[in-house]
Amino acid sequence: MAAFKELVFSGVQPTGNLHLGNYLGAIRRFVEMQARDAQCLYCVVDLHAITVWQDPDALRGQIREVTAAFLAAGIDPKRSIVFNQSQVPQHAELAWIFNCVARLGWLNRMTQFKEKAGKDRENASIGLYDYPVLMAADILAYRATHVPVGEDQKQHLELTRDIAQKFNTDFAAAIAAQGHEGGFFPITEPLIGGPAARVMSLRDGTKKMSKSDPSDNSRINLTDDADAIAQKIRRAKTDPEPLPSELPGLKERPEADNLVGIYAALAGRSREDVLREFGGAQFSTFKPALADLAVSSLAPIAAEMRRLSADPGHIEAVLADGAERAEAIAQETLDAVKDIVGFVRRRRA
Ligand code: AQP
Repeated sequence: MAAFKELVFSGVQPTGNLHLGNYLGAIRRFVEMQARDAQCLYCVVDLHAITVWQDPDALRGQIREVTAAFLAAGIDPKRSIVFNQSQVPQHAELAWIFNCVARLGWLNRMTQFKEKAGKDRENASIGLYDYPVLMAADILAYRATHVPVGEDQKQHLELTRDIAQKFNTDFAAAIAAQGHEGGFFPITEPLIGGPAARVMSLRDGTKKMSKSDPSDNSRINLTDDADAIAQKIRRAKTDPEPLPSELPGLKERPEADNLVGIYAALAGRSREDVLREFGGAQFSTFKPALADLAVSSLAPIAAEMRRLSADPGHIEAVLADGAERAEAIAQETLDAVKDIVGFVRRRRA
């Protein structure tokens, strides 16, 4: 692998209904990361997807759709490594070793598990509970230094850092004996930020925009056409006040704050700057401007996704090439980890 200053890893679950939050909070930032001196790996995390039951035929389609979204948004599969998680078995293998490093108490604090398992906790899959450990393995199999994610993943990233730290401490002597200076795993930096780190539902400004929200009007899907986007923005919940001219005026107005944040992110501007332009305007003026901006930003991506989806052979070739390149890096990590923990491993010719 060429020597890069940074190694960037991130993933998206193929669980259907890719939305504006996934795009602004994650995928668009993956594209931006390609400009840095970094090897970027972008993964369709299908092992994570099955922590909640997925229809097998639908899952196959969703894996191709997320890959198409990556490419349509501007991820270059030659420059970056694009692959699906289940093609690189080292993720699951490293997750097992991390299961023996992570503590039960750490996982018991994960709020996403509590939210997703809900009241029926006894009936949740063990995979859903263990999700953050697999996520740590995804990241650390490549010893990634940076992970661009939405704000909802902050706690999971903290767990990844805790696992890396504990592994480095538990095996400090073996790590030093193997010649790795300053610990084996990096303490990965989460890259969370900007006006769209947490895009909220269009129907309720206190709830995250989410794939699994039963109301399709709560989110803008990446595959929505211009009419659907404009209609969802027109119907988005708001309050009767005009937009304020300054940021503090958005306090206690979650829906207004969300729409201004979406506009800012799509336009590549700050919230303050958007308010300088639209301060005093009614939503009847702001919403059409937002709809035009959303349509002009998303329509080319949707069109390219449609074009790419018509050629599943091409998508699968991209994934196969990415898996091969990813596996070469992950296997190096696994070999070193096996030496560090004391396994007798098969020597390769
Ligand atoms: N609303 C959001 N705003 C900003 N970023 C978001 N992300 C998700 N929702 C928002 C970011 O998108 C990346 C991929 O997310 P994921 O598909 O792996 O996981 P998720 O958080 O489970 O997605 P959803 O849409 O919220 O699905 P459900 O409904 O199943 O909970 C991540 O970087 C995530 O932060």
